[in-house]
Amino acid sequence: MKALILVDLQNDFCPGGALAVPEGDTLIPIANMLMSKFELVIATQDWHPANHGSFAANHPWRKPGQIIELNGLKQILWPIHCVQESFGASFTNGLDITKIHKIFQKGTDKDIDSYSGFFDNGHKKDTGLGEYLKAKSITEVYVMGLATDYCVKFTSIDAHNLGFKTYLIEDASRGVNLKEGDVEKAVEEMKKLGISIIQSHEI
Ligand code: VGL
Ligand code: ZN
Repeated sequence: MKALILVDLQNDFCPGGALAVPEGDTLIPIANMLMSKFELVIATQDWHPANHGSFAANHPWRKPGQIIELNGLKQILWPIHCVQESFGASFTNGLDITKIHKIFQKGTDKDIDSYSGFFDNGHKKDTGLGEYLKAKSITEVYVMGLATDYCVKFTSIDAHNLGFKTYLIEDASRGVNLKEGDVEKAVEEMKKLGISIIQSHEI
């Protein structure tokens, strides 16, 4: 059985949003098209409290893009984004949410960020997604969404490490590219680990 994981298709990651990923909105029709091809569709949602430690605004004098240590972990600071219940945290307009079977929210603990849909960045807490997929007899996981160099990458790597045959749908993902080449590097890293890189038309 195969599952599709839609990573963070939220307003704040689309043009006009607080942490806009270039062309993020162009993934919505692709997601809508792909969902009907899977037995199980999961969506992750970045879901931060307003006092989240990943927000530059919550640290005196800090700016987005700077790196700090947050409770012992290296943390890139971001603009305020995906605050729980806000418009920015909502799924992007036009996404057919009726086809999503279950939503996993992450980044809810102010003291630690969570790029992966499976675990926080310290691998301390589990969202339950891995067990959920195993209980549904899922063996193959297809990952798409935002952003390729952060949440898509870490979700894919955790899926792979949990033993799922993992596919990154490359053309159905877009990245932040904080540094030029970050997306390419992320795709290379995933490929090296044994994650299959595919395009949406191959599904
Ligand atoms: C993400 C940065 C901060 C993502 C989430 O969805 O890739 N990136 N929070
Ligand atoms: Zn976030």
